[in-house]
Amino acid sequence: MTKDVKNLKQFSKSAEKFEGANLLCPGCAHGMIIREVLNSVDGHILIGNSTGCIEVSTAVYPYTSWDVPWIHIGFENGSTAVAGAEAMYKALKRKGKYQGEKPRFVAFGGDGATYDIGFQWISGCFERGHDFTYVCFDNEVYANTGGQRSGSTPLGSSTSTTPAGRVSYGKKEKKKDLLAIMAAHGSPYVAQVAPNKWKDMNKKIKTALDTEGPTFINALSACTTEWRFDCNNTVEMMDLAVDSLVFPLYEIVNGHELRITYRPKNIIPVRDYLGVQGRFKHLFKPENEHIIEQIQKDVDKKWEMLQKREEAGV
Ligand SMILES: Cc1ncc(C[n+]2csc(CCOP(=O)(O)OP(=O)(O)O)c2C)c(N)n1
Ligand code: SF4
Repeated sequence: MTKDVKNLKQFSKSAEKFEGANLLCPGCAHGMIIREVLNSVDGHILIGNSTGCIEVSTAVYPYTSWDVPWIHIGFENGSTAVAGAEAMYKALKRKGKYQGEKPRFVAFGGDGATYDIGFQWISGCFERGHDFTYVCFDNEVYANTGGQRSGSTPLGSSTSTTPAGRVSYGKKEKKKDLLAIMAAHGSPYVAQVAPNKWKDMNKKIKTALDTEGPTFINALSACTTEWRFDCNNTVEMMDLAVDSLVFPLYEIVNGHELRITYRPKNIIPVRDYLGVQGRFKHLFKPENEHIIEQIQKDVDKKWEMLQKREEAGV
């Protein structure tokens, strides 16, 4: 059974399935996302977790932060582990060997594990139609191994493999539109969420978990270490991301019906978002200002496209 989180008081008093003690950096949004996902479920849940910051920070033998069945598997195949468990559940049920409540099957992975290295496995699971939800912790970088660029890293970001300097303004390529790709698999439900917009997130997580078939959630996860901002500003950072529309919140049902779920009252310029993060600091040099303009153009174009698709119902 999934559940509504009505207010933050109730949220803070929810039975914890993810313990307070972990080794995530102070201010890491990964922990917020885990809590918001686990707090959306009352009954059984089974997690498959790819390697990355979440895994190395929450399961250091002999300790664990998890009070739910949790499988850590290779960097690339959290999706396959969960799909295997889901197939086993179906087989046992068919043979009358399992009478209990149906568990929710969830895979967690970072953007490196999801956009790049695990993509083939995720795509296979979606094509085969496993009944599970994949949640990507999108911090736009391979954080656990020192901040290499991923397919999710935005244009102009300085990373350890796209360092900004005298001859480079940072990453030259744009972020992959993974939500569109997952929707194109014919998934019954895909959505983008940000943990600072927790009501919107709770609703989308519930929908994803309650929808039969493979569903996908892309969760914004501000990384204090690699984005380079003070660790007490995590929520503000994600507020700026959604209010500048750099990270728009929307969902796509049955592969095509697009709905925007959050419209900022005051849309802020992207430079207000970029300016508070070390990874974009170099863009404010006169020779790189054109990249900020390019990012603003891309954001405006995407927002226009989302609104048109919503209006047209396609
Ligand atoms: C096949 C394989 N390649 C590379 C690695 C090394 N590795 C472990 S974690 C990681 C980065 C994880 O990045 P991401 O998935 O974005 O998660 P984050 O750490 O940012 O949360 C890498 C490259 C590995 N364990 N296995
Ligand atoms: S490096 Fe980033 S994603 Fe990893 S634990 Fe620290 S803040 Fe979180």
